[in-house]
Amino acid sequence: MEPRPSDDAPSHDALRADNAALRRELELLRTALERMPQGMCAFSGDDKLVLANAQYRKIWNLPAEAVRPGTTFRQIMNVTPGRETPASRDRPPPAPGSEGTRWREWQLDDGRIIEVLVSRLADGSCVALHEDATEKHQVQERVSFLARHDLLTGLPNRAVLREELDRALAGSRRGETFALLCLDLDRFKPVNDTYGHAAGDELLKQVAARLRHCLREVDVMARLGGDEFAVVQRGGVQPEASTRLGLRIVDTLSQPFDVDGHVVHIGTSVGVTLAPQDGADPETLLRHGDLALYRAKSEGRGQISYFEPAMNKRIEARRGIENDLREAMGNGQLSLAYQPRFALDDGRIIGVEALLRWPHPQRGMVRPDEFIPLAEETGLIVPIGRWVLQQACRDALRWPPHITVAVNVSAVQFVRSSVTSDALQALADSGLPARRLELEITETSMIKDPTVVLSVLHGLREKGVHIALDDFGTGYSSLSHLHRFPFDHLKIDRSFVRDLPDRADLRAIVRGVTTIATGMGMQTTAEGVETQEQLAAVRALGCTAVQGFLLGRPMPAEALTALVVSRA
Ligand code: G
Ligand code: G
Ligand code: MN
Repeated sequence: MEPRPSDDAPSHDALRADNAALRRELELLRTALERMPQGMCAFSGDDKLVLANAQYRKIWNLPAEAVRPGTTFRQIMNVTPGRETPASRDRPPPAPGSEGTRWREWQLDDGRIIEVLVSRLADGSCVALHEDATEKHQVQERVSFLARHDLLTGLPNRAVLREELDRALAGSRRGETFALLCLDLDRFKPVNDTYGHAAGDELLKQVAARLRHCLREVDVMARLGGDEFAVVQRGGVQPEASTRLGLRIVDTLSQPFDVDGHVVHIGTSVGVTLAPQDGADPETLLRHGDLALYRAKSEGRGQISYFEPAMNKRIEARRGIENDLREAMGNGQLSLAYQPRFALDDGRIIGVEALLRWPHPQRGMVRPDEFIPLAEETGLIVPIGRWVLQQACRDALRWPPHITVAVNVSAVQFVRSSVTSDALQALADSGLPARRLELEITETSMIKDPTVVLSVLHGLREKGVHIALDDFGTGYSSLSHLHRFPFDHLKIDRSFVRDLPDRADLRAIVRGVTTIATGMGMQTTAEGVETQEQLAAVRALGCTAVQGFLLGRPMPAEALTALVVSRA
């Protein structure tokens, strides 16, 4: 008789069934192991290979005999073609004997990056998952490249420049000096506007290429945005090295460019700041570089300027005036003076010119020459100009209907194109007829952006507003302006009038101008008439009107009203 199995021991059949289930499970695990995208291997507590899938061998490019069970970890490492990356080596390992997962990363000799997650168990054995992370890395690198570079030119961006400045400043603490050169292209905007943005982009790429050519290996160049670039120059004797580099840059960028078949001429201005003497942090250096650049641009283009501590003081002073001006504008502290203009035939007042006045509580009366340029740079001229138009139109209603009121407008008001709506609004709000408002523009503002200015002028003139060409004879003094726009009125600059009647050449010029202007139906006003002799001369030379201290200084609106009444 066969022995009966005891009740609590599994039957033979049950064992066989369990075995089959285990085998199936093993089979499934093996399939999973072979099909999973990662490589996998397991080592025993004494570091001998227990298990590995084919993917593991493939990822590491290992020979078949290297992955036989029983091979030691060290033996496998010996045939592994690559090394651990610094990022991986710098990670602190988990405490010895502790369980946990550790991330490691290897770069193989063929360039691929392998990431490994090693899980160590309590008994010392471990399981590792391996993944080819090359592509993931490339994407990451691309993303971090994009975050640190300018897309168009491929140059480092401002963030990278800051880091470079930090590095250079660290070096300067060991006694090295270096220079930061800030560049801003001259005449880039017209190219962009004339030939379109694609051409502008192309030009910027060519600029970057030429700049690269000027630099040495150790110099770092960045595009800060738009047409602004910067270079950190290390390892030369300063300031001589930055002067040489600056000159080379100015020279190479002043050579003509070929952009889509167009020959274009630009140029650059360069502001230089030296470290460590001009600044001990990137922000300060960049600010000082900008100040120097600002100076270079204002001294005429194609210049190099070095930062000087006095620039900071000037900027502070300017900022003080700017703040005050903003406040004065808000508090209604600005006022207008009016200077009468007289017809030469019958001596009547035919117009007045509104002149801005700023009585400053501490500085006294600030002259427009001092604050208008500032207001133009800061854009404050737009609200100020709007106020002048409003006030002048309102005041003009006090005077007889044949008297016009002239308002000076600056180029900025044209470019920002607020002058049309502001003038029409002032007329509508006051009820002053358009023909009584005259706008005085200078030749300089005609030059800047002639197409914009001319179309604005035409628009205003269609509404009946008169247009005068102011300061004629200064600056660009070209009679061609008279043909480009049908001015109503020409104001001959006082620099011509001052030396009359003695100078024959001036007499000839004024005579010529009045002849042409009168022939074209324009009034001509001689400005700055201070003496009886000048008055007689401009009358004899054919001017139709005069303005100047001799017959009337700029005065408050009330005083002008009194003058008008007394002469009536
Ligand atoms: O008087 P006088 O110092 O005011 O003027 C100095 C200069 O300031 C002149 O060239 C004159 O044209 C300019 N100016 C005076 N008032 C204004 C104004 O309201 N707007 C602009 N843009 N310029 C003005
Ligand atoms: O640039 P515009 O023409 O707008 O300048 C007008 C300026 O000319 C004002 O500053 C005004 O005070 C000044 N002005 C007006 N008449 C005379 C004058 O007879 N002599 C001098 N020197 N300046 C004058
Ligand atoms: Mn004027």
